[in-house]
Amino acid sequence: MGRKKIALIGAGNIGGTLAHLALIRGLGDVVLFDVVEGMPQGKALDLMEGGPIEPFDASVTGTNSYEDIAGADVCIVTAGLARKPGMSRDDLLATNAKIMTQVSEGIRTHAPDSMVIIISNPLDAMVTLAKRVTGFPKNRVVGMAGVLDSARYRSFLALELNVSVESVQAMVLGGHGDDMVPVRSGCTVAGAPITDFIAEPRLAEIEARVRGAGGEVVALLKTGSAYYSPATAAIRMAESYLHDKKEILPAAAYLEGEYGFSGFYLGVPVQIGAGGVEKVIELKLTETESEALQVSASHVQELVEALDSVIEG
Ligand code: TXD
Repeated sequence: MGRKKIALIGAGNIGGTLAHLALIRGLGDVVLFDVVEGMPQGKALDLMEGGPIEPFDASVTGTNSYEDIAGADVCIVTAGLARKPGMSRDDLLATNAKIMTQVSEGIRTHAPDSMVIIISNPLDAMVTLAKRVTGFPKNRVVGMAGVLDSARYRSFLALELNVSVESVQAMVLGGHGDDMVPVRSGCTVAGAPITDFIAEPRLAEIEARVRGAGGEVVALLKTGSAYYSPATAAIRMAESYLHDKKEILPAAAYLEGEYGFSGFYLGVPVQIGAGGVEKVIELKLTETESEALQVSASHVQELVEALDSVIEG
């Protein structure tokens, strides 16, 4: 029973953080892949040298060759450009589509049995492309956004109420864009509805901040986008897969009729275990939430149509 193998495709801000988290949480051996010569190798060496202190014995290596991801159990993909101030996630489409095609071919060839977690933006289009190019079944290709967006919702509510984040449960569904859907009807503090604690218009202000949270960090950083929280979110998903936790998490999953949608990826609650995305959980949404999910889904479908024209272009 050797250690699991986690391949990180993209060794930038999120990729490096993913590697560190995977090692200190004992998820398995880590391979950092990137196209930049030396950078993944340098980050791997730096991470390895922290092993005796933490401690961890798992191996961590860096590479510019896809051969080295062979046999990976999980591939987490952050390859691509990140946003700069003033850019939307959709602005990354053309460039990152080319990169995602290359990456997906590499995974298909060298890690054909892996579970693939896509992080690169625009997320909903990139995970769609990854499924198409790898040809993997829908249970083995999933997008990370909902865990991050839901954590942002929970963080802002916990801050507002000055309570532990562990006492706040919330989910954000839909596309990973400005029309994402905080599910207020399912949001609780110690099991009680959030509306018992925060009234309008403050609750709507907090939910607007959730939708704009990525852009808020980009505007402050000026040189890139969030990376600690996205990495933490993806590791939570990988852990549920590798440890067969069957945790129910919001994630971009391929829908075939659930929530009334078919043939594209959308952020919905899914059960993640050894079978990957084992099932989609259909929550009862309010009419307002269902309408908002429809709007978000329409944007995702437009994005996928734009992806198709970029690819055909
Ligand atoms: O919730 C979410 N899904 C989002 C995703 C949250 C935050 C950031 N989001 C997106 O993740 C962001 O918009 C980017 O598209 C990705 C990665 O963000 P990160 O901050 O890690 O970007 P970096 O630091 O620029 O790292 C990207 C790496 C960089 O080292 C490049 O050299 C590498 O990708 N890269 C490649 N790797 C492999 N193969 C190819 N072709 C390639 N091209 C670039």
